[in-house]
Amino acid sequence: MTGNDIDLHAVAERFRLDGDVTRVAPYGDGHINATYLVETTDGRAILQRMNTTVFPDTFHLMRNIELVTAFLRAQGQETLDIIPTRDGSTYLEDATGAWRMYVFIEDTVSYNLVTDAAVFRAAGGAFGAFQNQLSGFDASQLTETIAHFHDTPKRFRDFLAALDRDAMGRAAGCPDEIAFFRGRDGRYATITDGLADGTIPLRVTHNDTKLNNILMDARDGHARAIIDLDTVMPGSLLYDFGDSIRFGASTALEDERDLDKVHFSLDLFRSYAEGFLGELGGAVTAREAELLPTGAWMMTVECGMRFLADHLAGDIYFATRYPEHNLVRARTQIRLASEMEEQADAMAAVVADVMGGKA
Ligand code: ADP
Ligand code: GN1
Ligand code: MG
Repeated sequence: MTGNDIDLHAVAERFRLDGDVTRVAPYGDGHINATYLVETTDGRAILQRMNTTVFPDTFHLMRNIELVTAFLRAQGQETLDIIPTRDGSTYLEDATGAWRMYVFIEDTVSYNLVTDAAVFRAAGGAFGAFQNQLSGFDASQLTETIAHFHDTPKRFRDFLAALDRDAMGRAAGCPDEIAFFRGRDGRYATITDGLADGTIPLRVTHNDTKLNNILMDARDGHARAIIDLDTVMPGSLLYDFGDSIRFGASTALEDERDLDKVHFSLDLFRSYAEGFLGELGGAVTAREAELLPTGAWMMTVECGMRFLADHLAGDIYFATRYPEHNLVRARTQIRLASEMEEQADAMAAVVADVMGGKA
């Protein structure tokens, strides 16, 4: 059933809302779930048709979110607030799909592009604080919602499999992009190896720390809530740091077509590091600190190969608006990763400088 066939009003009315539903309209820029803004005579809510291809185990996905949000709320942290169905469940599932509803977090903004270094510093602080707040969370309570989510060697193997199948006959159109990822095989296991041999600590991490997954206060810009908690799982702090840098320390949007506009910003890298490490301070191990630039590079190449694999497979994973969309996204990631390679020493110097004040 496609989104167009679904009576969204009827779906929304099955949740415990005050007031009558007056409007339901697509909302936000997420690539995974179908998100709608619900307006009622009494206020607003977020309705999501969850992506059950990406997250097949809805029960445990929602259980994770209940546990994590309860843990954050108990520490006074504003967080996602589930609106239950009229029969008291955290989600509903029927022929139209799996649905959940959240309280709309009012008076906030989220960004697809950093407009001001202070915004990115605040984002770093918020993800650092999130890491701190979850440091006491018992990871064994969490279900791994997507196995091997940031297993970059596995992502590379998946990319090679998509290339091998070349389901859409698109490989011939992107030889340079394919060569970029092939040419770096052998560098993809640094973080997974470190987690496996214990030189990098396993933590509870967000794993999808792009800037539009933080809501900032519309009045004073402070970070209010971290959202999109679907991928909170055991992972590395390097994933959370790295994915934020991948998305936010860029001078252009993730899907900018004009690569002349796309640059890695060392200044924004510093701003985020100041915010993130300012919150985490001595909780970051020496090995993690040393690998922060690698984390940024790794998340960028990993996301790039995921976009390219999806382009080759026919755009079956990420939401796209036009046929080349995933290829355009892969190209921005390649540009950013290339510039990070050129600036690796400068990135390390920034980390050392910022850590100098925190250790
Ligand atoms: P996806 O997994 O597809 O990225 P998200 O959960 O990130 O979906 O939601 C998509 C967008 O919807 C977010 O980037 C944000 O702009 C908006 N959004 C989601 N939840 C809320 C909420 N509780 N209050 C306000 N806006 C929200
Ligand atoms: C997806 O759900 P969203 O849009 O916040 C993806 C991330 C990618 C990101 C790229 C569950 O994030 O891993 O880094 O797109 N989420 C999932 O923009 O795959
Ligand atoms: Mg999101």
